[in-house]
Amino acid sequence: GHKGATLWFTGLSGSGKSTVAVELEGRLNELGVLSYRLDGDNVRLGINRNLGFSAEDRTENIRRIGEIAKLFADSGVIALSSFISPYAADRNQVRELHEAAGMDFIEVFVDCSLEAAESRDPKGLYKKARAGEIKNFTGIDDPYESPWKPEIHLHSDQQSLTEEVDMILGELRERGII
Ligand code: GGZ
Repeated sequence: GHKGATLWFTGLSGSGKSTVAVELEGRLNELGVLSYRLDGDNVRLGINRNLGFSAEDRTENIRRIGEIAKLFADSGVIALSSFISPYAADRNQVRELHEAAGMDFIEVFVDCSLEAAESRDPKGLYKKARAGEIKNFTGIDDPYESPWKPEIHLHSDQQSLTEEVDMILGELRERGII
């Protein structure tokens, strides 16, 4: 059997949060473990379509996603949440929300140098940010606060995807979640 939990991926744009979440989802599927991915495509375009990238809006974005992840976790599903979530205080609020309800919250720091993330630049957003066409871009002219004590610390510019996913699966097994 398995129990619900929230895996909270945090890191720069282009760090690989979604890539890891997609691969993990596939591995969990093979194990018969139900998971659900929350990301910009199904949250920022839907329930959070009224939010932008000011500090206030990012905080509200993360607050709502935290509540949604908690509902999935409470239903027995493993919520895989992939958002930059640049502010430590916002992430800690989501952690407290889960812990107060006795639910597992696992912060996964997808650590990647700005140089590596920027060289990937899959959507050309860093280029636009450097050109001043996008303001308040995380890592360029907006902050990213690294987690102090993430449960899992990945180095996506040095590790393979398989290694990263194996690390997470190991942690889930150790905690008796899967
Ligand atoms: C950072 C931005 C911005 C700004 C648009 N800053 O690579 P992407 O495209 O797919 O990931 C980024 C995504 C970040 O949204 P989040 O909801 O994860 O951010 S937060 O947790 O801070 O609320 C990027 C795109 O949206 N994007 N403008 N100014 N990323």
